[in-house]
Formats: sequence, structure tokens, C-alpha cells
Amino acid sequence: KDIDALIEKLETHHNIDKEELVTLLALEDPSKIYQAADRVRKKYVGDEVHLRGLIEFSNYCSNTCFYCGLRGPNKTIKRYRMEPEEILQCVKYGASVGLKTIVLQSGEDKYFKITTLCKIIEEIKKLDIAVTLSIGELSTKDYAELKKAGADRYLLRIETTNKELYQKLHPGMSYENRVRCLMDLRELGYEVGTGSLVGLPGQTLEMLAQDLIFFKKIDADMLGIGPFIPCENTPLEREKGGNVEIVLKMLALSRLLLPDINIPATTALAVKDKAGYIKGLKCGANVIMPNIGIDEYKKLYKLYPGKVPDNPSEAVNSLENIKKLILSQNRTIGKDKGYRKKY
Ligand code: MET
Repeated sequence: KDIDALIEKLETHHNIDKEELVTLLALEDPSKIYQAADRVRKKYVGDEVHLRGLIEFSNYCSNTCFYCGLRGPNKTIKRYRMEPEEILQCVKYGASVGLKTIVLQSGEDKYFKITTLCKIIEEIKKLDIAVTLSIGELSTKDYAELKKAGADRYLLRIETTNKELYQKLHPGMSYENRVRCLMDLRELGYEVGTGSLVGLPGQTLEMLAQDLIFFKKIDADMLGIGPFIPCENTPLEREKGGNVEIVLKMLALSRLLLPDINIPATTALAVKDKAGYIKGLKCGANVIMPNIGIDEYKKLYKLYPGKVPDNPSEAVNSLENIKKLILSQNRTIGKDKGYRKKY
């Protein structure tokens, strides 16, 4: 009874306090949360699933995030950088198959000058394609220049809003600077995406509830939420990793709190669970990010294991696989750039 009232409150008012969120996150049978999230998704963003073509253009990284296979100190992976020409070839392919958004992602690679990135962005924009960047923490000035060149959106997950856990997992980085980046991006007029890694060692339901409160507070336009998958040759390689159910709860509660935003069913969710994309789409998600990069590089972008099978065309996040999957769920493929339509 109480639970039904809580869910109804969320579904109508899109607001709830932290203790109530913890109660919902702890529910043994979350099916009513999922159903409510699916209704809200349908009502506010409809049946369209927006595709965002992902290009992982460099796996060099100067950071040392404990969970990530690309961390600087990991000397066991081969590093690569794509040439601007190669990036643009992938973009053109994406355009030719109807994609309207390209996501450029990399480790924190100081090699690429802002002016180089600006030129790439300008070229992409000529094709009438929205540009999302996911290249980490930069100065206010750099963010401003990239915006001026035409970048539309920026993804920068907070990963966890628990400061103590954040500092433990990100030596040499600061929680305050990450929040500063998000505030800068907002102020500069980007659509801003953030999100969390779910199932980190030491992460509690209270912390996850706090993440949700944070997303609501900063009015995130996009939220990427996925399971923590332990990766070899990282300090967390022997940890357990996040489970799918808690990720789905976070997705569904995000949709209920922020009804009109763009929420991907993440690649990590699909890697963790064969039906991950479908489950995500049924729990509030309305975006999927097919990888449109170059096969030989995809194999080297090892954020976590299982992303790329021996034959990359069999990857869960291939465009072909994703298109089929969306149609199989009686959903449609978004035809426009898929900006957030604030209600
Ligand atoms: N390095 C960037 C970040 O921390 C991009 C995603 S991590 C591969 O946000």
C-alpha cells in the first residue's frame, strides 16, 4: 500500500525524498517501479529510440580511475589515436545510415589540441549532425571553445556523488572539479549528461539515492547509468561488480524523477546481460549508442571486459543488432537529432 502511494507520487509529481528513494531501491519486487517508468517514458518521450553513433577516438588516458581498463598506469593495453580523417570517415558512414548524433569519446588525452577538436566538430556540423563530446574534465575556456565550434552536448558522469568514495576511486582528481565542469557545461548551453557507475565496492543504497537527488538537482538532460564491471589489470579486478536489477531500478527511478530527459540503455548493461538493452528500454530508457568506430580500434577500447567479441560485427552494440532489437520491441527509431524536449 505505502509502496503504491510512493510510486504514484513519483509518477505524478516526479519528486520524492531520499529516504523514500532508498525504500524503493531496496524493494524485492520492483516490477511496479518499472511499469510506472515505462508509462512515464511513453507519455513524455514516446516510443522513439534515439541512436547516438559512438566513436571512441583515443584510448590514451592520463587519469587513474580504479575501475577503468584505460587508466594511465595500465601498461598491458595497446594505445591508439584515430586521425581526424579516420574520425570523419566514421562520421560520414554514420550520416549515410541516417544517424543524427555523433558521440566523440576518449580517455583524457592531452595530445588532441582544442583547435584540432574544434575543426573536427565544425566538419561534422556541416553534415547537419549533432555532436556530443565525452572527453573528460577541461577548463572553462576549452569547454567554451568547443561549444563555439558547434558541440551540442557533453557527457561527464559523476560516477558517484559520495565524495569519500569518489576520492578513493579517482586518485589525483577532485569531486569539486568534476562538479565545476558540469556547472560550466550547463552555463555554456550544452545539453549535459551525467550518471553513475552502479555496484562499486563500498557503494550503498543511500549513496545511489543521493546520486538520483543530484541528477534531479542539476536537472541533467541525459543520464548514463550502467553496472560496474570489474576489469583486469585494474585495482578493482577482483571485485564483484554491479547487478542488473539495481541498475534497472536506477534507470526507472531516473525516468520517474526526470520524465522528459534522454536516458540510454547503456552498452555495459547489454554486456552484463544479454537482454540488457531490452530490459533497459522497458525500464525508462529511450536512447542506445551503437559503436560506429573502426573494428581494430574497438578491440583496444577496453573500459571493461566483454565489450568486443573476437568478431566485432557480432558486438551487442553494432548498429545492425541495435536496429533489429528496437523494432522487435515495437519501438521506432528516432529520425531527428533527439534533443531534450522540456515539458
Ligand atoms: N575520460 C572521459 C571521462 O572521464 C570519457 C569517458 S571515460 C572513457 O568522462
